[in-house]
Amino acid sequence: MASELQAVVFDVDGTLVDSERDGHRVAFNLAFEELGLPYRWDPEPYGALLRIAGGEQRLAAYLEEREVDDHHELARRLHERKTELFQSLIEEGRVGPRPGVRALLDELADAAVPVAVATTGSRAWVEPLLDRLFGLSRFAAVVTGDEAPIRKPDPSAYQQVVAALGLTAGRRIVAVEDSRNGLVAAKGAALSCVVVVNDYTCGDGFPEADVVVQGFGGDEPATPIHDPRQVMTGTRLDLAVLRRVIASA
Ligand code: XBP
Ligand code: MG
Repeated sequence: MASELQAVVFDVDGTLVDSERDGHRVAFNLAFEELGLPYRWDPEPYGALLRIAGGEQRLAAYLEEREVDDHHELARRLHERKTELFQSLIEEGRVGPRPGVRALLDELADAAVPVAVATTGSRAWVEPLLDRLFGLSRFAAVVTGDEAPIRKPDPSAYQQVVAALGLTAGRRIVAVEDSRNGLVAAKGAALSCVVVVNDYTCGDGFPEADVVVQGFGGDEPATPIHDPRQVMTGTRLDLAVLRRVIASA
């Protein structure tokens, strides 16, 4: 049907999972420590560092700013170790889903809407994390930073996932994102996009978003949205909101 939701494509970090402050950030700091480097990323300044998508790219930019010699090679080594450390955090159960995400995924499965993933994260941790928290088989396609090395806001991860789903890009495919980089990537691929803000992204502007909401429901407290101009149809993202997005597209 021309009005049907064709697929929902989820971002991972900050969207499906609450992974940045107590996950990636912790792993980056452990890697700095193990390599004998004096750097530490505290929770608040880490929010600004997140504007650079991709862990290795984030490290390289940070080291370059500090005029560290051979910053690309050091960023590569740090990121290799950070990835192993982050995998251990996942195995210890220290990275969890955002509250309400599992209920939404179940709602989509019951309605037979295909779901997929487009992330800038590395496949080495993305697949085990998705499998542990949600079951990998529920995702019809998973595109990671390994397949789409030019990170968001470039649209290539979304373009690849649309192709992997066997679909043509359009407004009946909805991307679910938490960040400005993700929103720009989804819109660059000509998809609809719902932004579900979190503590790190709630102060950003999302003028191109179809809808901005405060959470997925569950027991997650609603994150305040600082820009009053932002359109919001409710505080909770569910199947009804997704259907309203494509109906108004
Ligand atoms: C998230 C990222 C990721 C993680 C780290 O952005 O940029 O790089 O912070 O993962 P998005 P890696 O949610 O827009 O995909 O270290 O594996 O890159
Ligand atoms: Mg994200």
